[in-house]
Amino acid sequence: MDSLIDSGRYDLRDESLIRRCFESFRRDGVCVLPGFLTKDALHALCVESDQLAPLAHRSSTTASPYLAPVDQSYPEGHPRRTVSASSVEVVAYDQFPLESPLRRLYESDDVLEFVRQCLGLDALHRYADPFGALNLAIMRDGDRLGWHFDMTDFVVSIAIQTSESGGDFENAKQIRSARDESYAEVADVLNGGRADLVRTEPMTPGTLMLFNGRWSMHRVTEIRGSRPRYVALLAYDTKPGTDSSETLKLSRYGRLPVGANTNGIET
Ligand SMILES: O=C(O)CCC(=O)C(=O)O
Repeated sequence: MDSLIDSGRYDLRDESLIRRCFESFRRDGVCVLPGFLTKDALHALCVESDQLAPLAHRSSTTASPYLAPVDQSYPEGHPRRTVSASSVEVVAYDQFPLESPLRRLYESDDVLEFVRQCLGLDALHRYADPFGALNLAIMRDGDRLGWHFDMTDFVVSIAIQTSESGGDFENAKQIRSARDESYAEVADVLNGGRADLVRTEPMTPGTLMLFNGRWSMHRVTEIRGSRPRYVALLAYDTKPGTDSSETLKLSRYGRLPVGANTNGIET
């Protein structure tokens, strides 16, 4: 791992680093570690991403910020009735060669243990999803991810390449909580207001970000230019054996694992 992670800057066993990450994640729902990768590792990941990109599956969706269909029981203009479009291409875990540097990073027990401690968890496991455990997300000219909340408590991402312009990760940090949906503020942000509630996370190439998207509404602004935006998404869960549904696999990857149950029953 030493050859991929800038260990001079980030010693994964350094307790004060782990404490700072934990505090940042607990306070802000986000922890950004710029320059996590060495320059050589970043170069290798860019080369690998260029090679894998043609294998990606493209999908386009239209959904509310709650990643659900619109709920007509709410009044017009309500966030539950607001939709936005998203489009992205994804390379799935099973498409990464065994010698892939990104796969090596994801499968590293040192990285797993570092993430676990930064999140303050008793246990952390890699996803059992043969597609979703590790993704390379590719966004090209005109692509965007609309404002949304995640269904999970955390995601780990690594910025590999930025687009020429656009492609900003905008974050309405902890705009809602378990007690309060804050619909008025969410509506204001969806309508382009309340700039004071929105910040751009500095996802410079080589950055590792731990992010809680359940309470923070976020989006990726429209990509402009011919250079694709590359981000790696590393999936973990507190429970072992977590997999995604067949519906999600079909929409995000356009296929199911070989031998999967294909009678439409989700497992
Ligand atoms: O591409 C990114 O930086 C963020 C991805 C994201 O928000 C998502 O997949 O839900």
